[in-house]
Amino acid sequence: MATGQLFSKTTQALFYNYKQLPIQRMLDFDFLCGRETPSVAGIINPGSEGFQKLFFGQEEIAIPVHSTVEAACAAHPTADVFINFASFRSAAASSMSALKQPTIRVVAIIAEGVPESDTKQLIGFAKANNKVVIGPATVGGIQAGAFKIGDTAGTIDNIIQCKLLQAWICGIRLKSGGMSNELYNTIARVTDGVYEGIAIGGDVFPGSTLSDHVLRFNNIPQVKMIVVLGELGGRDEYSLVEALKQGKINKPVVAWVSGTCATLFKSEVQFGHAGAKSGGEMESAQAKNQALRDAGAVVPTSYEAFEGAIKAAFENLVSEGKTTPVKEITPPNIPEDLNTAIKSGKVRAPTHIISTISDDRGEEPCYGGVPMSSIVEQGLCVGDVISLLWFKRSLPRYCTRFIEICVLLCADHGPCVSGAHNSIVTARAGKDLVSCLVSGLLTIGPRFGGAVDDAARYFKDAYDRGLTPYEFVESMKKKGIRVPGIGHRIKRGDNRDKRVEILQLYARDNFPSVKYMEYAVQVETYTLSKANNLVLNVDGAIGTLFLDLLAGSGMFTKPEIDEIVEIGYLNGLFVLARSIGLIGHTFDQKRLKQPLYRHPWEDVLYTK
Ligand code: Q5B
Repeated sequence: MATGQLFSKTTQALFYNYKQLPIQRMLDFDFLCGRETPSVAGIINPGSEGFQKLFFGQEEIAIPVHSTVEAACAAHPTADVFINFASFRSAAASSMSALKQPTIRVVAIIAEGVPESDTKQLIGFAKANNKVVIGPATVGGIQAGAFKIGDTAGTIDNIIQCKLLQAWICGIRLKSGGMSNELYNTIARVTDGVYEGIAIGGDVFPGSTLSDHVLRFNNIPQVKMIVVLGELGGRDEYSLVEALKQGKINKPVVAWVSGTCATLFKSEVQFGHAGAKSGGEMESAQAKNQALRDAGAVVPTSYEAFEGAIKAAFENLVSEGKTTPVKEITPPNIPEDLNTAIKSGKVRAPTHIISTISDDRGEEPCYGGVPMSSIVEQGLCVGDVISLLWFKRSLPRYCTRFIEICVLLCADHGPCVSGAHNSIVTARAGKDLVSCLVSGLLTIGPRFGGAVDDAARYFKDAYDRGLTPYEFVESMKKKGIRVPGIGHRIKRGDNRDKRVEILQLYARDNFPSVKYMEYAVQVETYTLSKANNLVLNVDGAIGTLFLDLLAGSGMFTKPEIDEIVEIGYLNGLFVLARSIGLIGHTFDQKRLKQPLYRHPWEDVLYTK
């Protein structure tokens, strides 16, 4: 790299804290400049590792992500710029880690509000080790056509308009990142454009000073003139005054110190930057402008005249033959990001998912169009939420209460049933809650708890076709199918399932019609005449009573009822309810610190 150069077309950076937009802007700039390698070699995202996908032109590339500064530097020894997007809380520590790495030469600190004592330590360390700090509180900097830091120079359109894709002639140094776009624009309008621009940041103690960069620009052959935009507050500009007086700068310097309006205020004014506060006469914009003028810089009489002064200095260079215009390049086309194009209405894209039950895009999530706050204010319960999310309507209270009773009654049935047993064995194998829950849930099926839908299907079909209980049960027997909802391992004709009785009692008292339930009772009477264990079980009771709810509530059309039965909503009630018990059994086993379960040999029939 030539003397004074901070960056080149092969400079690579490590980017601290994953910020998609500024990194993508750097890569877009690289592509437009015709760089062969992306300027971001790696990302440091504390605590995570892997890759981040970003675009380099039209292609997607995977940029490695490292969890520490040390690991990133070891993996990318040629990346010598560290771009620090850490918050003000962690910017100093991470910057110091970077400065301590032998491979890092330049550190740019974007955060505002870094404690001054921390910045001073960084400056001291950087100076002692011949490293450069840009910032804190900076947007960064740019070398036209070669390398840019983060968000510097803004959008691609602005970069193209400001002629920043090629190296031109002007070195600029300014305090304010916000003013950098303005100045790149101004310079592009009246000269061939910027060679390098650095925003040193608005803090009282910048990591590198105005004269550091101006002296550097003076040594870069491609830089033919230097533009400086300072601001009131601090004495940084006087180091440039000294350098000019000592004849250390032999290129035209056009300068302006902003903040001349401060004298119009009666009391001291703090402008946007921490350092932009006149601490006395010497630090006023007027005094600094005069000192620069006296030292030989071109200083206009107002900011409005700044552009004209830059133009005149450039035209002098041209007439003296010290610079020859560079041929402008036509940049390649960067495809627009899909999200941006959609937002601007230029393209449309098909969605990949359709959803009709809930929406969390607004101020608060809605279930079936009902905001959560309203659900709470109205005192709605689980049954109402199920009715909104499963059935997409607000069912009457007697229906939602029925749903809640189903959930209450099916929450658990002791440790010996299939689901609880599986959860218990899984918990004792040391597995996590979700694994224990899922292993229990996986037993729910046609024999255990998952017969609700089939009970609804077969009983509805039989009742709607007008089959007698005898015809229904015998036709099932002929097909070799056990009647879903009938039969139990422990319940008998003389030891009925209490849950079934409770549900039937509730329905008789509250439902407008219980025709399917009465039919199920008749079927049970017939099956009990065959065998004492063939009771109407809880699956059969819920399946048939839900048919009554659907048909009798007047809230569903016939095709809607057919669809609910066909899709099979009703096993969901058992799954939901029994999850409560399975979770309970899992906690119970863990609380009791039960060891690994092993089934006893004596309980297995070993045979050939
Ligand atoms: N037989 C439930 O059978 C069970 C018959 C039948 C015609 C039937 C059985 C069955 C349908 C599925 C169903 C839900 C497997 C049950 C639940 C939740 C639970 C569980 C808990 C909880 C029980 C003896 C004789 C044989 C069979 C005949 C049996 N069922 N005939 N239709 N439905 N039902 N499941 O006791 O002539 O001797 O060959 O599949 O509704 O899961 O608490 O435990 O909350 O956790 O093993 O309540 O009924 O009877 O197989 O020895 O059969 O009866 O054909 O006749 P068992 P088996 P045969 S509620």
